[in-house]
This record gives sequence, C-alpha cells and structure tokens, in this order.
Amino acid sequence: MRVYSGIQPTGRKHLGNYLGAIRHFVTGQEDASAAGDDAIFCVVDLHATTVAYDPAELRDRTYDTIALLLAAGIDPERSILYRQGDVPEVPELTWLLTAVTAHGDLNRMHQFKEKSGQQRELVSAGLFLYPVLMAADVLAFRADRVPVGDDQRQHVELMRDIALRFNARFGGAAPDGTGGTEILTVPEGIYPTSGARIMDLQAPEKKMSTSSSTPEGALYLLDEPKAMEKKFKRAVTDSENPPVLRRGPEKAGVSNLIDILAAASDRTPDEVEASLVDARGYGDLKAATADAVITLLAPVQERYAALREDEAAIEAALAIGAEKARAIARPVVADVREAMGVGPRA
Ligand code: AQP
Repeated sequence: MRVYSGIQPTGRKHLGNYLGAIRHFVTGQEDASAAGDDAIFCVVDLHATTVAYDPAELRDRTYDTIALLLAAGIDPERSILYRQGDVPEVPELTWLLTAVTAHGDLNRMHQFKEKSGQQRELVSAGLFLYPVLMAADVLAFRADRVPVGDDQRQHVELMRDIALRFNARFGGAAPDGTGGTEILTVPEGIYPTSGARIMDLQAPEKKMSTSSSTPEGALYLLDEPKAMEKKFKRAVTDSENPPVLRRGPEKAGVSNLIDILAAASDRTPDEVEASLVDARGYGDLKAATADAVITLLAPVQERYAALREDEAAIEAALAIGAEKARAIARPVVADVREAMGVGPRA
C-alpha cells in the first residue's frame, strides 16, 4: 500500500493543515512501514508558483515546511521526503497527462474558480493546470492512497479519472478500469474522520486557509501559546442564551471548536459534547480547546526550532529523498512514454 502526500510551501501552516493532513501523514508513514511499503511525502514548490509569489520567500517557506514535516514525525530514513522541483519526471508526466485531461473538467475545479478570482495581475496557465500537476505527483509513484483534507476531494477524483482515461486510451482497459493493462495505478483518497475541515475562527462558515483567512481567523502551528489562547478566546461562537455546547446547523463556530477539540484530544465530537455537560459557557469550551491544541503542538514547535536552523542538514535529507523518488518515478514515466509513442522505441 503506497501512500502519497503533498503539501504546499506557501504561507504559514495552520491548524487545518495539521489536523486535516500533516498528522495523518505520520499515521500513513506508520501504516506503510508496517506493510513494508513506501510512504512518500512531497513539498510541492512547483505548485506554489501558480499564484503570485516571491522567489526568495518560496525557498524559505520550503525549508520551513520540510522542517515542520520532520518536526511532526516524518522520518526521511523510513519514508521518502522530497522537494517537487528536484524530480523532473513529475513535470514531464504532467505534460503527458494533459493528453487525457478534459479542459472542461479543469474549468469546473472549485479551487481554480476561487483562486483565479483572487489573482490581481495574472491568472496563470499553471493555476489552471494545477490539478494535472497534482495528478502527476501521485501517478508518477503508482501510489495507492492519498490522505488529504476534504477540500481536495475534487482534485483526487480528477486524478482518478485521468488514470482511468489513460489506462483506457493507452492500455486498452475498459472505462471502469477493468481489463487491459493498468499502466497507471488508480489511487484512492483517504479523508480523515475528524479534522477533515477545520473552519476559520473568525468566519466559521469558511475553511481555515492560508490565502483567505485573516491572522485572527487562522491558528498558525508556530504561534506562541499565548497567541493561540487569545485567538481561541476571540473565536466567533453564537449568541444563544443560555449557551448551547453542541454542534448544529446554525452553530458553525461552536461546531468548529468541538471538532477541533475532538481532533486535538483524540476523541469523537460526541464524546467531547458529553464531556461539556457541566461547562458554564462558551468560555470553558474555548479554554479546553486552546489547552488541547497547545499541548498537541508543543512538542512539534520544540523540535521545529532546532531542525529549521540547519539548512545544510535539510538539503542533505532532500538529496537522498530526490534520489529515492526519481528511482521510482523514472520507470513509470518511461512506461507512459512508451505507451504514448513518445521518444524512441523501448
Ligand atoms: N481548513 C482545513 N481543514 C482541514 N484540512 C485542510 N487542508 C488545508 N486546509 C484545511 C489540508 O492541508 C493539506 C495541505 O494543503 P495545501 O498544501 O494546499 O496547503 P495550503 O495551501 O496551506 O492549504 P490552504 O490553507 O487550503 O491554502 P489555500 O488558502 O492556498 O487554499 C491538504 O491535504 C489540505 O486538504
């Protein structure tokens, strides 16, 4: 069972990234290792170039993100940890896969609609092709599982469609994937049961996000504990009187805090609600949530500080990761080229 996970080196990573993705990367590493298979982790610097960005900042954020993954528990000895731009087979595969990607499908991607609307100067072709690059990331490794947050469902469905269409067009398989040759593995999205969609603390009807949350609405993984406490204290709830400490359709803020507390303390939201029966008000929920999140992130913050300092050590780990990644991707791309009739006869 090969597990593939990617993360962008954009902005400061937030609690949604951690509970929806990074934490499950570590579980994926354990599962893959127990099954004697690879877990692959990629910091997707090429994806980060699809919106306006600063080159020096991109390099810094890439180191930040690698250090954060290491601090969270990714072990480059047991797993493959690489930087996307170090593996040229992936952009090559991206181009090859555009042959089986429908323009109309790319046009329907929510993320493209959202992010293209946010661009002030240029809506790049890269932003439009973002999901094909993401498909190439995963398909280049014939990964079986892709743990992601809920917001990536549409992209994962598209990469499955691309693999199925490729196998049908070039491997003689039926459209449902049966028969023929499975040149590309059709991966499965794995969505967390808790923490799949952490919402903005100030606008709880929107997801917590790097690009659209305010600094008060997003809880950054490297925020000082005092700042975290303050953000939870100011989190938007509702004006029910007496306060109702339960999830509900008109209670986005309270539901979000309960979900965060559940994910951070490894309980179900129902268990958290049961534990709150004697709480006096929303203040108790906010304090308990802040406490659980600070405790959860403290060891990550501590390890991060030491790891981030040593860029040479990060580069050394990345060089090994790139070599291991290329050794897997190279023959896959060779099979794709051969099936497509690109380049000399094999
Ligand atoms: N709010 C969220 N709740 C749960 N999971 C989330 N993820 C992102 N936001 C939430 C998951 O984090 C992983 C990494 O996503 P990314 O590489 O796209 O990182 P990002 O750009 O920092 O994520 P954002 O905040 O979503 O960025 P923008 O604002 O650019 O759209 C993914 O698995 C994602 O599902």
